[in-house]
Amino acid sequence: MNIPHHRRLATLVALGFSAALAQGAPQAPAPDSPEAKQARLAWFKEAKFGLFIHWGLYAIPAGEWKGKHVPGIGEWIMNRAKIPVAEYEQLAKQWNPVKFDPDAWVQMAQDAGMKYIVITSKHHDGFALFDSKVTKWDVVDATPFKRDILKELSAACQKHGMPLGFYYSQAQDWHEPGGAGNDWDFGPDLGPDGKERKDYDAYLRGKAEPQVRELLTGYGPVALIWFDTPRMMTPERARRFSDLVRSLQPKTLIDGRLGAAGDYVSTGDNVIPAQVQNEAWEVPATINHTWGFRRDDQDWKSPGEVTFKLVDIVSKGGNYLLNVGPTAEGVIPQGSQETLRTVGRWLKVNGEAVYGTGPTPWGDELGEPSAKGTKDLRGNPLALPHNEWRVTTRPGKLYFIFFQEPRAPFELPPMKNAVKRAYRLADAEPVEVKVENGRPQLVVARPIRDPMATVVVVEIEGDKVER
Ligand code: FHN
Repeated sequence: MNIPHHRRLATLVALGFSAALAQGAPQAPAPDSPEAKQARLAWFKEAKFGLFIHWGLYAIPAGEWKGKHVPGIGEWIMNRAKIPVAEYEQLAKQWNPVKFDPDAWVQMAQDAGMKYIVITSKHHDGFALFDSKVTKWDVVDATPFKRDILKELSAACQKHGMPLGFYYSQAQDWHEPGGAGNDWDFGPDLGPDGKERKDYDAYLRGKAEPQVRELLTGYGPVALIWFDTPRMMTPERARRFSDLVRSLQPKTLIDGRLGAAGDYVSTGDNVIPAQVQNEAWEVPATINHTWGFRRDDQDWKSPGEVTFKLVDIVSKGGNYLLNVGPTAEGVIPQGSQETLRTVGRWLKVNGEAVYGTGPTPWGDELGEPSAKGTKDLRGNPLALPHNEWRVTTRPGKLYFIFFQEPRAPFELPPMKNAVKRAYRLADAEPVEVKVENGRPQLVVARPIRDPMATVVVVEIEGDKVER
């Protein structure tokens, strides 16, 4: 029987837990301890590829307000067009996504080879996609649809064994006078003296914290909370959120944008680091140029681009959280589905080179620093990427993933380990290994078979590459 990995993991964790109790073993490590963090991260490090979903009222205007094109990311339309709260609230009356089918969404994520889902429970517009008792500004109380989207999605995720996490905009809330970000209805967050002008703590205590509590108590196991844009999040304020998460669901991960260190590092949007990172990390990324649906953005990344980015990220030790923006009807745009399903077909054959693998033991193949210490726009040293191949690892195995025809023969990077054998992952066809001047070379047949990427497994003596 094919038991999903995280279920196996959950069962093992559960078994281990009851065995520990039976033996009178010491209590579980404190939630803030490095051991507890590593245990929480186990499924995440295995998963590698997740589906981000930005869905909310902004899918209705879809990039246009009163007949005018509003540039920028779709979910920011309220801010970009300075739409007053009272006017934006009218959108809720039109929210009736009759095509919303949570099982189909989860199925699509599974077809894409994605191993977790993160959905916007409340984005910066303050609108909750769940039945919140804290406010009427939510999908059940304010819309004719009246269905708790998160309840239905979490039920579907549990049915399919898919971990579900919630994005929650803890700081920006353009609907609330005390929330950060809405300067067109409520004035700036900070006065000319740099001091806070709004009753931000009243908003945090009255809405954001109770809503995070609702998410962690009413929707089953929550894989992670994805906080974002931590404006004005002092360590004390961040601590109130992390205490809430740890006390209600100690296994729930906290992303890197709470305003204090979370369980893993979140990079900038669409920013893939140039080199291997040692801490657990994740790239949130768009599949076109927006997070929330925009009618005018159908510029989907190709399956080849997505596969390259996924493998690139995994070979540097990270996770790829790739976004879709469903329409106001509840449909994930066809073009994004097609890209994702094609990637999923590649992963079905080649997933062994991705899920649960370790990063490259080398790194020279990733690129090189540009000459003369040139910096990018963020001031980081500019790297010139090399995109021909990547490598991921398991004990005793190296997965060489070729995106282009490899040099013939392909000289393996330096290592002391002997090579036992090599074969193509897709069909187990052996690949000849020649040794020239003490360096093993792969004789990969041309042309490479898979236009997306061809994986050659190299089995070595010993668990790890010795250099
Ligand atoms: O402002 C948001 C944006 O709308 C989107 O949610 C992204 C996703 O990472 N986060 C913020 C910008 O970084």
